[in-house]
Amino acid sequence: MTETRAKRALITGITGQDGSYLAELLLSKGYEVHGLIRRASTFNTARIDHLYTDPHVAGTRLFLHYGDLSDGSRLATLLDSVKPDEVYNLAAQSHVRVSFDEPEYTGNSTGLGSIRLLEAIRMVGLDCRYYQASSSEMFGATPPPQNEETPFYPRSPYGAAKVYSYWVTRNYREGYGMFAVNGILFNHESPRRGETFVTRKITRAVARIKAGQQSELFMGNLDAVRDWGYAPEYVEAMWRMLQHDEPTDYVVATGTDYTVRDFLQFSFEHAGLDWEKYVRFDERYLRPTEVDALVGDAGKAERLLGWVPTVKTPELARLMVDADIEALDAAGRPWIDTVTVGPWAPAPQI
Ligand code: NAP
Ligand code: F7E
Repeated sequence: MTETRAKRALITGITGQDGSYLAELLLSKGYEVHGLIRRASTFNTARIDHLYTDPHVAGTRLFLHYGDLSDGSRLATLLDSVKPDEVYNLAAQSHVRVSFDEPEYTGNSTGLGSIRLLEAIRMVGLDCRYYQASSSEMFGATPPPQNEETPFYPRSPYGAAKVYSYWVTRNYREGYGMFAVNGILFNHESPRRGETFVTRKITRAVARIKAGQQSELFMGNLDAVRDWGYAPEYVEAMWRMLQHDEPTDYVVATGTDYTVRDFLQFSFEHAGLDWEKYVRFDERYLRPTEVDALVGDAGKAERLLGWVPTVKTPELARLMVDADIEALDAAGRPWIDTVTVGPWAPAPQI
């Protein structure tokens, strides 16, 4: 009898929100999971520490490797040694506001990083499936609803870098016959969301205000409309895209539209607070060019992948508030494991 080996995946951005949920999903499906992590002077693995086991222990299926999307030769040596069946490129400088402060770096990691990875796959001669983390930010100023046919009009260095990555992914599919797909994901959030994105900034503030540790919350544009979904459901869509017979591109979204103001209301209300008493305006949170409204039509993902989101924005706000209240409480009780929500830190400034 021939023994079949477990499928092997490489995830760039494994230490991020999506990377951590995707690693959990793939491990639960029996995959051997390899993650690219950046060397930092402090630990940056809080979101995946609960998955990690000592590689000396028999049966370990999660392996971490140092590397960076700015280092093409490292990507090639890593791909050559791991030989993954599936590559999920989730790594990026992913903050839109920060991309105006660091446009060149954002272009290098979020844009050029993708071609380095695709070219490394080609140079190594690897037969693998490739997922590119594309973004609704590519639609930018084009009005909703947005689907796979909607023209791109990016409004930030981040959005422009993602458009570049989208097109090189299609180019490698069409030019070299690679199984390369773009998942065009709309905003998706969770208790593991980075602390400076608007949803998490709000839900952390609610927890702190409720605990008497904060009295004001400074915000930018409250009129922006977003289609916020739940991250664990979105990584399931990523995986399904790579299991489909044909490589193609998909929008992943809930199809609902809420403003930042709505998210404030859902979150504060859930904790029994009136948001208008605490929220102040600070222009530092405005962007030189704003994306006014993103609302996705994920009909293609439903038809071809059977993917349907179940968690909508009001429920998402509530579960994130609950998690932040619990995390704040746990931070005062060091014997509680806070790994799923990350370490506690002062309010974000971006
Ligand atoms: P995230 O939490 O910001 O995670 C980004 C990941 O990329 C982290 O693991 C980070 O490592 C890593 N990274 C950044 N620069 C890198 C570099 N130069 N080399 C190697 N790794 C690098 O992002 P996310 O929310 O999980 O999103 C995952 C991907 O989907 C990103 O590409 C993002 O742009 C895209 N996306 C996200 C959304 C959303 O709503 N979340 C929507 C559409 C698309 P460190 O931990 O060391 O910083
Ligand atoms: O902003 C407004 C802000 O930073 C959402 C990334 O994952 O999704 C994300 O990009 C909205 C914007 O996410 C504050 O102006 C108001 O209109 O949470 P955000 P984003 O820019 O939509 C896309 C799909 C990605 O691909 C990205 O990687 O909220 N807003 N006041 C604020 N935003 C922040 N961060 N902070 C504020 O104080």
